[in-house]
Amino acid sequence: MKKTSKTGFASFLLFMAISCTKENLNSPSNLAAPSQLPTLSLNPNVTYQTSPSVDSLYYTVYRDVDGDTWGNGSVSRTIPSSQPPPPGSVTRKGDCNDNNNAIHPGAPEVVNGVDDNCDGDTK
Ligand SMILES: [Ca+2]
Ligand SMILES: [Ca+2]
Ligand SMILES: [Ca+2]
Repeated sequence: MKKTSKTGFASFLLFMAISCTKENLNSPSNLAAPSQLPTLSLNPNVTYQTSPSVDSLYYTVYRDVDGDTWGNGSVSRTIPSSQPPPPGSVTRKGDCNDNNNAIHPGAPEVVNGVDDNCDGDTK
């Protein structure tokens, strides 16, 4: 039964090796304190990609002067994803008159000669 004892010794060595490795991994000195770990805040409205790209690191905001939550598409800024939109800016564009909060996409069209809902038509 020499073979069995050799196998037993090999198993013992393997067990010791695994035990030592596990001890090292579980040693508290090798673990970062929770406060040292980076925190991630994910925006549920954003689709994240698994590999980093410029698109996932930054997003575009548009200036909203009149506060109707629709931005002026011709005045934009690129913001790091980790930061919220700056005051006076929004993430959607399409306001054809950013000085009047009654004029924006989806607003009721009034027969007044003005494009109230930004669809390019005045009626
Ligand atoms: Ca606006
Ligand atoms: Ca507006
Ligand atoms: Ca219109």
